[in-house]
Amino acid sequence: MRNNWTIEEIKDIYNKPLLELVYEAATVHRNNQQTAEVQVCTLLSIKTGGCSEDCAYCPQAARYHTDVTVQPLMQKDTVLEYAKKAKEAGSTRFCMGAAWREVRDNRDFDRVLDMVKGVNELGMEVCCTLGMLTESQAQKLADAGLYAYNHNLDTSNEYYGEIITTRTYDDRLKTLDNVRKAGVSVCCGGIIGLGETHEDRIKMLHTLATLPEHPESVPVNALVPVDGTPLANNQRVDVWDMVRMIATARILMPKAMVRLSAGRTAMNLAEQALCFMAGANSIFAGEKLLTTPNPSFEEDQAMFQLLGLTPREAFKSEKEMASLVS
Ligand code: SAM
Ligand code: DTB
Ligand code: SF4
Repeated sequence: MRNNWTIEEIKDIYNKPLLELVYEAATVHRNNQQTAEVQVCTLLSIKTGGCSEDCAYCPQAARYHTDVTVQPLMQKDTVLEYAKKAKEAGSTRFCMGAAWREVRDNRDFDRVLDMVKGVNELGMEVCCTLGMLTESQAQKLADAGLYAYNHNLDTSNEYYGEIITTRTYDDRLKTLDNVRKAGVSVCCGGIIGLGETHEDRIKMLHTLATLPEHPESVPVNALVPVDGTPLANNQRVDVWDMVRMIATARILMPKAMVRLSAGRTAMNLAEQALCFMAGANSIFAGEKLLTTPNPSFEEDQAMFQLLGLTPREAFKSEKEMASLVS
């Protein structure tokens, strides 16, 4: 595993002729992952809308007028019902998202800790995405059984200020560091289609691939333009750009799960197949991401069957580590 990649090296990879790049990424994928296996994750928005941040892509920011209805933090039992359904439908990871700038040490956080305990007891990998965290909050989540924490860098350090002004890139990096220190698995990636340049994408991949440890999961999102947000009229991301991002991420971070995240409803089966070929091995399943649509359970089942993909079992990395040690 390398975490000393240079910008020049990454640029050379990213700019390879497309099929050459896909071939190389597929080779790295084959040498480091079970290529027929795809991790199936389910997202649930446990607290929706009304967020104080100004992320230009986000339908949940209070300052933009979108169709999202604000909903307070769900009850634990309701969340556990959703988690059970997700498990029955074949998901092994359950990710709870809250439209918060940061976690506060209050009763809502205590309730989230209870949710984490409950989902963990179902035998699923529990993930949360709750905004910024302190070291002690990360530790409390870990103690409750949190498996992974999602916190995206979204774009390059240089372009970040064009998209979000209410926090800094360093704030993001600090939270990621706190998550690591607590021994929680890191899920960190970004979005393309924000108006960034290829250079910005390369710089973001550079930051991810030169962290002291690579994130265990790297979500690659295509912007879902939402009416009422400043990016509502952005052009849809070219699928070839998604393939290029996924392939480059796969080559740079061979052991990470690379997730084909937001934007799948705009992609046909052949386009998604190319993303799996290029090294994607994780998806979000279920009708909804947090607030925007996602392919249906039936569509994804048909896709898995057609492409010969199988869902990855839960906690597989730990089981593999354990078998290496024994
Ligand atoms: N509030 C928390 C935070 O900002 O970290 C967690 C929730 S936030 C919705 C999680 C991630 O969803 C963002 O970092 C962004 O990458 C992604 N996201 C949000 N809106 C999106 C959109 N319209 N299209 C694609 N990805 C989006
Ligand atoms: C990530 O990178 N993508 C997911 C998850 N992490 C939390 C969220 C996508 C959200 C898309 C917009 C929405 O549905 O609100
Ligand atoms: Fe809030 Fe997260 Fe949306 Fe930003 S991405 S506005 S922090 S919910």
